[in-house]
Amino acid sequence: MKLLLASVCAWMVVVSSSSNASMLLMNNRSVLTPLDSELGPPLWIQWCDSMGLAYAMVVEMHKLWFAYIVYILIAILSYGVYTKPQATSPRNVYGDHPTSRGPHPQYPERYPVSSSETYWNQDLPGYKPTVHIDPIVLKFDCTKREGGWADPEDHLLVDFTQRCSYCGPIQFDSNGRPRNPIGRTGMCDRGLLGKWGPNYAADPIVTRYHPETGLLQLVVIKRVDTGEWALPGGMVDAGEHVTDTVRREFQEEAVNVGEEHAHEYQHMLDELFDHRNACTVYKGYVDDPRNTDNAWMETAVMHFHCSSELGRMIPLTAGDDAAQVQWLTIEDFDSLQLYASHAWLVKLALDTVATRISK
Ligand code: RP5
Repeated sequence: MKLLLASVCAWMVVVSSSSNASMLLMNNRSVLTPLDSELGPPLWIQWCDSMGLAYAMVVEMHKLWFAYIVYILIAILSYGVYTKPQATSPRNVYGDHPTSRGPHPQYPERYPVSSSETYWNQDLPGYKPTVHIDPIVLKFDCTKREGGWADPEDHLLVDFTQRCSYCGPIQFDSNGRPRNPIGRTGMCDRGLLGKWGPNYAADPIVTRYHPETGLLQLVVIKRVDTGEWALPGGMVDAGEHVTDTVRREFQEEAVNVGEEHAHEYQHMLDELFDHRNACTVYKGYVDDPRNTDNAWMETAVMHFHCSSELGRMIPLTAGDDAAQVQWLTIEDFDSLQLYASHAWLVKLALDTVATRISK
């Protein structure tokens, strides 16, 4: 795609400048000496003339510079949009969010919703989403428990003017509950998610080249809830900046060396999570199996690449809600199977940052 756009631009520049040059040559014929005029111009000028005519025709056909300027602007704009490291339209990215319509080990069965039935703007008479809220969410209701991480049971008590979504303005259903920006999921209320509407997470993608094989690897943890390999991310705490969340979650889930040893590894984590080593690759919806019609996951994904020394030394030890941790070799993206949309996020990150992590 980039190549195509670049070649279109290059073609236009070449054609325009060449036609200028040949026009110049044509005009310059008026300064040929009388002798030159009798003999006719030299061959190279004749060749340039005919090329000039061809170019002039092309230029004429395209209505000169105005068309070129429009083309160049379109090419530059599409190039900018294509390379922008974020997904602003979740529908484009997640399509019909299959994982959010699928099973979760702690959820009852969802009301079946086919791909074409996800759209809110299409009537679905008889749509009866399964109502589900996990007791743990009610237990950690912030209006009933100090330090609770969940919204009150009654969504009308939530001030949604203070809540933003990476997916744009939050839409509401006829009962005033936030509505999933992608579409129907077959389940309403909050399931296991604490917040009505967007629930914010942050995910670090930590990569290295294997010290011996030189193959690209990334840190993944095995989730306790679904048993799937995933990025070592987690929920953003109230008032926390995502750059702190990615480091905290990485430390809790992947470098759980215990408090007594933590200080020994601080300098490594300082180096790894140095803002000069950070690259934000995505902010938006996650196709998470816990999503419902009224509560969904959104994440900010940051990529960090380890120097070869750091990559060798970081002590991976699983902790918190991670059962295992490992450096996973990325052999090919098609076979990469990770929790929610993490495989897609890894691909996006590595496409975006490929040049930063060349060996
Ligand atoms: C995913 O859930 C996010 O991408 C993040 O990795 C994770 C956060 O949830 P917990 O791991 O805290 O359950 O949607």
